Amino acid sequence: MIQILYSPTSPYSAKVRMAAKHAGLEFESVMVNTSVAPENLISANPLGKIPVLITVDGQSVFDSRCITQYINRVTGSKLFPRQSEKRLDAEKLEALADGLCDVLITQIYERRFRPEEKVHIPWLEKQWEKTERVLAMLDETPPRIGKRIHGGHIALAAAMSYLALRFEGRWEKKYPKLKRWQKRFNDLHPDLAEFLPRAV
Ligand SMILES: N[C@@H](CCC(=O)N[C@@H](CS)C(=O)NCC(=O)O)C(=O)O
Repeated sequence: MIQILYSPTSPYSAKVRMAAKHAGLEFESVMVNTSVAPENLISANPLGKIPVLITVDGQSVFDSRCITQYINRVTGSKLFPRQSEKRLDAEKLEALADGLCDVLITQIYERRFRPEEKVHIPWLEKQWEKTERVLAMLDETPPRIGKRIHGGHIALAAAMSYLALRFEGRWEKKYPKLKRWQKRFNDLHPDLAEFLPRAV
């Protein structure tokens, strides 16, 4: 069976596991701890990053956007619209959501991996400005959401859950439409909730 190497807190892992579930692709989740660079991860991805999807014939697929495209192909376009403009909108939303995860994770790693006296506050402030710009843009016109969703919606739901998990209290009041969007996604798609980022 297809395997997905993941960690429960990782938003990109959440995205691809939700995407696979939504597209009806069966998979086995294999939890890994990136900080100890386990052999099964390193042999699949020399970058030592998750998620990685391992196909039934043992090929490894990364990074997460490569995985969502793979899922879309093997499921006959169950994840992205076929129509060109709609597809571009969905892919752009996924890129924006992933970019949001990138700037959020940079902030977490700055504090986690540097000694306290070496944490560079201007760098953190710059990343938070990026965060705010993305949130303001999305809050102004949140993507339409219904029962029918695509990879872009799923990516945004994963990013919003990671934001809620790691940056609680810093965004919810300022971006109420986005907060409502997150709730609506969760209400409409409870089958995907088990994959959302969570603390362990
Ligand atoms: N662009 C990559 C980002 C993946 C990524 O940064 N994953 C984090 C976990 S959320 C990771 O593996 N970090 C461990 C490391 O960088 O060593 C993707 O979309 O898959």
